[in-house]
Amino acid sequence: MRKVGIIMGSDSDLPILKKTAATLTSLGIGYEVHVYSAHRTPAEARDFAVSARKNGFGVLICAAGMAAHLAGAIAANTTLPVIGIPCKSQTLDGIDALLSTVMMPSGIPVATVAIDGGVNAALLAAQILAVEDEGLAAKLDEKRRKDAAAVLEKDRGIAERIAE
Ligand code: RP5
Repeated sequence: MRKVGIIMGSDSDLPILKKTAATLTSLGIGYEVHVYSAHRTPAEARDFAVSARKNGFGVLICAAGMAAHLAGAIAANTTLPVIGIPCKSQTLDGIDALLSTVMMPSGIPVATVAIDGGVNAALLAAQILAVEDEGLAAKLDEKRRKDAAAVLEKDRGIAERIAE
């Protein structure tokens, strides 16, 4: 199976990407992680993207905050699918990064998940890889069954809890 690239604009984004990495690991998906910034290390970010396909990656996940150009800059240099995670900032609560990541002009797509959506980025990457991998698709089905069972377990106890 191809691996997932996790790139963050700063190590201050790490808490969000820990969730991404844990979710990938729980599904048996390998990953490689880097700190590359579209602004501070543009050459390294470009070089990584240009060589990602031949280096065995299948999907790239890019997390950045503020004027978040990382996902778009990576996507400009590869035709691998790129998933953007807008990270919350102190000043604008992540709206800045959300708009910077999601509003890509026609021609260079970035699949954007929710602000700080580290888990969904991993799940979307898994679903992309699962298009050609029945075993991985079965693992995703099983996870959804478990998640649904956990919700229904809460449903059974909610009438008592609301009266506490
Ligand atoms: C972005 O700027 C990073 O992705 C991070 O979310 C934000 C702040 O970076 P630091 O100043 O914490 O390094 O490039």
